[in-house]
Amino acid sequence: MNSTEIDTLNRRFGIPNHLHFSEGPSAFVLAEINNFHARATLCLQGAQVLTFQPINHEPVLYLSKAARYVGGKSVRGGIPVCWPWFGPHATDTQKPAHGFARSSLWRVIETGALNDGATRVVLELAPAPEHRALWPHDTRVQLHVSVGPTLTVELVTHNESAQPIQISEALHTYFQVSDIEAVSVSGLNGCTYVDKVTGGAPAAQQQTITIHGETDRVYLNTAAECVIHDPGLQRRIHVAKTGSRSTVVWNPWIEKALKLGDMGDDGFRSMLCVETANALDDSVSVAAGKEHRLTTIISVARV
Ligand code: TA6
Repeated sequence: MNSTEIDTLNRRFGIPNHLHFSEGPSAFVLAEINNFHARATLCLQGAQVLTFQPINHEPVLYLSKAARYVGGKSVRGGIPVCWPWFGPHATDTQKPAHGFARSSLWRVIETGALNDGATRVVLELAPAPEHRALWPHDTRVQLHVSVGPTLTVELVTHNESAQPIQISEALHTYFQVSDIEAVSVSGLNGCTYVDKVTGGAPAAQQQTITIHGETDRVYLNTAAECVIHDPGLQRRIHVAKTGSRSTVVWNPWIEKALKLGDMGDDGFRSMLCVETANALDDSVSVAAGKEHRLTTIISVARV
């Protein structure tokens, strides 16, 4: 997008003292939010929230220092949108992992300054010819973002076709932590999870989660709010959700992080993904003409 197009975006959707569009790395178009409560950055590529920092707090989301800004690729960190499938495609490994929403250019359809001082941005990915080979359904998807003391991100799937569609999805949130071995996650005790590292049979989470190696678990059939306890940053991060029956907990650890190539040497130590999802058995059927909403609500508290 050139400077004239960005000027047009600011004329149509910019909001003084709330929201400004600018050109980021590799000519990515960024929506920069700075209001009374918090600062945040989104990029139109992939409708990806990159940063969120409430006033008087440290950054809540992890954004890799070695992140690459490449057209058609998601950026390592923030909240990549995994849609209309999560993980590898169920039948065709040639199709992109985590779907095509995170690698597509979305458009701004609405912005607003809310009465409580929060800032709202709505992005949309409409059905397009270039996606038909990957996804032959008339499906419109929107991302509704509200930035205030709390970050609310809602992924809305509109099934505009005459048949039901089956989707899996995730708001693949990377959280900033003081040190991965110093944090724990509560809220999933007793939940059944599929361990993608061991590939073993589903297991039950016995207690609070701690991370001491590569961890890649899909917790199923849970609507629970999770809390990341981070004594190093003297804070708790609350991850509440609606419209989601799965929570994914992921840290690549050393070898996998080095293979990814965009997390630097020790980036894995500063991040933990707690993802609001509908994956595996929790995939969602959206009836013809109906919509489905997946929402993550992120807040931070000092301890
Ligand atoms: O959500 C965890 C996961 O599915 C991991 O298996 C790993 O693949 C991660 O997502 C990141 O995937 P990406 O394609 O963004 O490198």
